[in-house]
Amino acid sequence: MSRLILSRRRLMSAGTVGLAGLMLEGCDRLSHAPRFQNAIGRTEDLTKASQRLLLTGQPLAKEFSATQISPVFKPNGSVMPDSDAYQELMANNFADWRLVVEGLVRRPVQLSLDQLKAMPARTQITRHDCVEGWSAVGQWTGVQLARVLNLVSPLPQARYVVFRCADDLANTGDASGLYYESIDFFDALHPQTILAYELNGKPLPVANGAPLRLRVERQLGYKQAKYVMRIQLVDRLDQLGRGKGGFWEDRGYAWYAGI
Ligand SMILES: Nc1nc2c(c(=O)[nH]1)N[C@H]1C(S)=C(S)[C@@H](COP(=O)(O)O)O[C@H]1N2
Ligand SMILES: [Mo]
Repeated sequence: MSRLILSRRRLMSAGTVGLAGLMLEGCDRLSHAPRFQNAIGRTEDLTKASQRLLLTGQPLAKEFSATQISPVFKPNGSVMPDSDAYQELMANNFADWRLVVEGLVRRPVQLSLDQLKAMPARTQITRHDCVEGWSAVGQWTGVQLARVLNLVSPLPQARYVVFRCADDLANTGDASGLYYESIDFFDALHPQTILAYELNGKPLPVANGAPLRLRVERQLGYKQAKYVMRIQLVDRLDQLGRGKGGFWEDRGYAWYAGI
């Protein structure tokens, strides 16, 4: 009881009354997600102020020092998308690649790698944990996803951010085998959630997801979508793929892979 009151006071003094109220109602982060989404949805725009409110009190994933970077960041899953379209983009050093951001947004955009690099960058050294039982520490540089979402003005009904990838991991030869992932706005607006174009100070290698991959640092490896071609804002996940919100989720993994 006294602990609750103390933390409520502490949070209130930080100017986060609404968030404190929500945090004290229960422990399950996911059960609060829809309420948060609606709260955001009511605002006209994802303004900086609403982002700050949403993010206040959210824990950061641990960041490491440069000496702790793994000598090799083991590539896993797809290491080279084999579609003609991807191969052509790669042959031209991704100069013709465009990130499409669309769906439940007011202003869909297409962004080149140079345009993404011209936006303010964030660099972070974090540990990647794969459910297959290996970890690696890497330094990622990219643009915060929140900044890209600000550009497109999400519509009030947008609840999830979906990442469509270039690789046909299931080897079906059609769109049904393409890798995809999804996150909610808690993770999408988190300051450590970035669209990374550099690994360890160098352009992102193809094996690790060139030209652009998601880093959503409080989640396990399979959420870190590589070869991101298209970002789609949606209000539900059950109409994508087999309905569970991601390539591995459709094959039995948990959608929430927070650590
Ligand atoms: N597009 C795409 N993204 C992906 C995968 C994949 O096969 N394709 N594998 C996932 C898994 S299980 C892990 S552990 C990490 C591996 O990232 P890495 O190749 O940089 O180590 O990417 C994730 N994102
Ligand atoms: Mo993984």
